[in-house]
Amino acid sequence: MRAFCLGSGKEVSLDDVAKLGVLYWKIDSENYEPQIQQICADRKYGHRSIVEISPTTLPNYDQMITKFFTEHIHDFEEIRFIIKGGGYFDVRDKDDTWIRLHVVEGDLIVLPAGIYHRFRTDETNYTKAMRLFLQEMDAPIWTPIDRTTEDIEQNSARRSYVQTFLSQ
Ligand code: KMT
Ligand code: NI
Repeated sequence: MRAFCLGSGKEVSLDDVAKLGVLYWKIDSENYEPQIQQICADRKYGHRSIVEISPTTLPNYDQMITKFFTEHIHDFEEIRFIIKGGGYFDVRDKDDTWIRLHVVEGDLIVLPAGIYHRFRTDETNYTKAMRLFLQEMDAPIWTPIDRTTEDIEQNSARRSYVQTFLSQ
């Protein structure tokens, strides 16, 4: 994974990315199951599913990529393991600047609940990813809450994110 500031193009260190609460692991993409299972056990991840994002593999492609790229939060962590291809997760930093995280094959990323973010594919125009979900969730669903939602700053996941990572 490589990170840079979307406006200036300046490289951002993975230490600075970690300060936003983003977790990251590099995993052997040829043999990912042992490491994935260990992380699932440690972090209590349960359900999983595979998504293949490309014009020919994803139903409702246009609608879906628009949705992925609309700035939003979730009430839970967003956990994604890139199996093939690549993509960009953009996350907001303290100053509300976009930090672009270029994820590629073997990258496992966890975005904390309440962080503003969006996703798009990269120049390969192809992302095969595993979605992982917390065991505590009743079903493997993640509802995006758009940033434009009224009173979003009162959302409890947002408030605890701000409290934990943005207000020091
Ligand atoms: C999401 O929630 O944005 C997605 O699942 C799409 C990205 S998966 C690499
Ligand atoms: Ni999301």
